[in-house]
Amino acid sequence: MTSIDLIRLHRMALPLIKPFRTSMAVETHRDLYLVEAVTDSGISGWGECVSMDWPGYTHEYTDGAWDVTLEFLLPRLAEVRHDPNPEAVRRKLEEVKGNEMARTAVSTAVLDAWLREQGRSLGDFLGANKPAVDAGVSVGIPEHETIDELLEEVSGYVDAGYKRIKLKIQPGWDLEPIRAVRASWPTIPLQVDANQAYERSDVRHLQSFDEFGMLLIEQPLPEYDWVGHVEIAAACDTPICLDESILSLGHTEAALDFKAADIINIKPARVGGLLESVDIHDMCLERGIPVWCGGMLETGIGRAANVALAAMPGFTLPGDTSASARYFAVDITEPFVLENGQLRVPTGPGIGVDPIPAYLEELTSEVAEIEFSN
Ligand code: OSB
Ligand code: MG
Repeated sequence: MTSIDLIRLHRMALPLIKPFRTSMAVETHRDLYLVEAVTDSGISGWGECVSMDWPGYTHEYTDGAWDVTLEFLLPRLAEVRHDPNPEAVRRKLEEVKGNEMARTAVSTAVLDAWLREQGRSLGDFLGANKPAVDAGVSVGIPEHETIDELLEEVSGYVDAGYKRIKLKIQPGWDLEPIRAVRASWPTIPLQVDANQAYERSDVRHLQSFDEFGMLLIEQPLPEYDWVGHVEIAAACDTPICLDESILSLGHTEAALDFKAADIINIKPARVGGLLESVDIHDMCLERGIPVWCGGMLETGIGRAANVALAAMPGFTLPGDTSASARYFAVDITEPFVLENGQLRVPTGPGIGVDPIPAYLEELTSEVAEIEFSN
């Protein structure tokens, strides 16, 4: 039986090929850490903490996630480390409220190690039924907010083969860019993401997006505004998708019961892990609600898990699962590449990819090593 003997946290900041600007922030680097879970037979499993360096997307941020991991998560993991089956690890880590991204990084590393010990792939464990998944791409607000910059960037993605375009929007950067992209690519699947930038009183304005025939509007209102999302979902023909509001299966059930969402964005790290993601997927599949896999500008480690998840049957819309080259000049793993607009689901044991040792060493700025003694 596998036991987890050692955890290492590897902190690094990966430069993005270009700044990623949203209604909430401009990201120039991915400030992250990888969790390495080492078994008694010396096999390493990997997870990525996808929080940003400040609490602008959710409450989590990388220094805080690192701290909560050392202070609260690893002591709990120690209690189940001699039989680290995924459900037991999940329940134990759930004693810590919130901190979904921190929990996901630990539970995914342990799950990866546990699967590698069995020689079983994550895709197989999750019930993935596709060898590859359609790739969408999330397009930030251009630096100078000009339509020319935007069309140039989008045209690069369309030429590369991306199957769906998502535009980041905010008040003052919405109708004009949406209209311009729609005019240039009349049939491409198109959606927008506001990252909570609108208010309930913007309902008529959001309704005016209906003429563009988009797949969805993602998270128009603040995370907590269930009633506002109900009003907007009722008023707009364009489906409403929730991202930041959905932090668990319970949040999903509430959103669907209230009719606050027509579509759910599942990000494993935002909902507290892959098992919670599967539960959300299953509930949505049963209720006929489409889901898609969101992204957090992950390295190949986080991306591998997302791609396996996105290969489950209910993921019927293309995800923010883009190729490594959309984010990084050099990824920490072998790069994920676009093939006919798709990313291949890794088939090796566990998440199926590893950090390249030389890159890991070169990029890592700090390591914390915890050897269990119980
Ligand atoms: O709202 O989906 C979001 C990135 C960081 C934080 C929040 C979001 C995003 C993205 C990028 O949209 C998706 C990706 O390509 O990883
Ligand atoms: Mg979003």
